[in-house]
Amino acid sequence: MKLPSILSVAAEPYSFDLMPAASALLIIDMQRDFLEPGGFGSSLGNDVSQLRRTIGPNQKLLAAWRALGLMVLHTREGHRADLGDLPPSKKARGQGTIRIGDPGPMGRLLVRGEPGHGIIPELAPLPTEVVIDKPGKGAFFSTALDGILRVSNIRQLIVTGVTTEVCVHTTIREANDRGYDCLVPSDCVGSYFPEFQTVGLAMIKAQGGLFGWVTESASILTALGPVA
Ligand code: TIU
Repeated sequence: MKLPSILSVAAEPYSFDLMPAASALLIIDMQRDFLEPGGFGSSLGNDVSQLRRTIGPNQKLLAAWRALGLMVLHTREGHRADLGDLPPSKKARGQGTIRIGDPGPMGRLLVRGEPGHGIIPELAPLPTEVVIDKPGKGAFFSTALDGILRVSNIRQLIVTGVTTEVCVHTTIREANDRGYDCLVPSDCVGSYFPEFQTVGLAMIKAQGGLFGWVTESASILTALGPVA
C-alpha cells in the first residue's frame, strides 16, 4: 500500500507533517546496559525498572515502521575494548564502585561486544537495519549518522529510546542543529527519574517547538493508518 506523501500527526505544540519517504525511526540506546539490572545504568545507582515501560510501545511502533518498509536505525552507547575513545572525565564521573570498562554481571560495562552492550532482545535490529555505535551521549558525535541519513534523503526523525534527558535529548539537539525535524513519542522514551521525563519532554516542545514535537505512539500509528 502506498502511503500519502504527507501525513498529519497530532502532536504538541502543533501537528507534525510526517513525510514517510523522508523520515526514519531512530531508536536510542535500548541496550541491556541501561534496561537490565547489573549494567551501566544500575552501576550509577539507577532503578532500571523505570525504563522498561518503553519496551512495549517501541515494539509496536517498530513493527508498524518495518511493515511499511521505512528506514530504521538503532544506536548503542559504548566504547572500544581498549577504551581509547573513553575520555577520562567520563570514566571518572559518577564515582561508582564499578566504572566503564570494569567487569560486571553482563561483561565489561559499556564496552562494545560485551553482552550488556547489546540491544535488548525485544527490540533486536534486523540485519537490514543500521546500527550506530556511538561513544558519546549524542548519536551524531563521532559517528557516520549524519552522512547515512543524508544519503537516504532523510529529513525527519522519530526519536525513541533512553534516556529522555540524556542521550535522547542530546541527539535531538544535535539533529536540530543539522536541520532535521524531530518527533518524540512520549511513551517510547524513558528516564530513570519521573520528574526529568516530564521536564525533558516539556523542554523539547517549549517555545513553539524549539527542539521538536512531542506526541504519543498511538497518534503516529493512527496517522500511518491500517497498514501499520
Ligand atoms: N545515565 C543516563 O541517564 N543515560 C546515559 O548515560 N546514556 C543514555 O542516556 N543512553
